[in-house]
Amino acid sequence: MKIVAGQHRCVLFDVDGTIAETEGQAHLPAFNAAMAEAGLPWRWDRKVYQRLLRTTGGFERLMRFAAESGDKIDDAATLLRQVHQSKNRHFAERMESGVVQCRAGFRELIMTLARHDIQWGVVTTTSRANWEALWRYSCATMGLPAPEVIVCGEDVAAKKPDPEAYHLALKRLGLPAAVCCAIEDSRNGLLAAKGAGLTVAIVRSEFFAEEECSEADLVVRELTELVERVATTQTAR
Ligand code: XBP
Ligand code: MG
Repeated sequence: MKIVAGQHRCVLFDVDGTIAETEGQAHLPAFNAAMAEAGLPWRWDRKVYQRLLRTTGGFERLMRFAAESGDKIDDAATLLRQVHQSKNRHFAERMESGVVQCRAGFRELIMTLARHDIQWGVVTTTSRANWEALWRYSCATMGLPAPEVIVCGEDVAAKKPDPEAYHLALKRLGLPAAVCCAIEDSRNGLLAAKGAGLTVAIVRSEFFAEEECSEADLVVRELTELVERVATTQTAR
């Protein structure tokens, strides 16, 4: 798989795990802080969180854990909406503190795409506020060009692995799947992008290092490996 100038018009990036290791560095501690603040006895370690990540969407993840726990909570949806909002506030605070950096090669990849006149976009199931915090404190500070399209969790009725977010991004771009490709780290993301007809590269991340991804067109350890795959002509796979 190559990303070819003149053939590819836009590269669509997943956010959590792909642009930065936000799950372990920010979402997980933020969930634990929010659950403690709400007086809930739940605390998630990395092993539990890895399993819970199979459910995309932070609110949906909380609802699933509540159902699994068997704990009786009056009006769980209302309480967990508040916990989710508080989690996102903690997330933003962590971003502002500067503890989360973009992954190795991200800046170089975006700059290389720009030099080849290839746009980039964001297709994520995270909340828009989380993307904006990551952009403001970790991406924009690197002097990157802004993404051409941004699709977040609030923009879709069905989150990944449903392809809706990718369909919407393509619609907003006015481009067919054939001239775009996606970079994802999870199986849910891979299935969503494939469902929209995209070529997909998987970049391995902390929580999805062993994830089954046989449908992927390319699997790399780091984004740096994708930089050398941006080319002016399609020579080899
Ligand atoms: C990201 C997610 C999100 C984040 C939390 O998936 O599943 O739920 O974990 O974000 P992807 P919110 O990397 O495929 O976009 O709490 O804002 O939902
Ligand atoms: Mg991801």
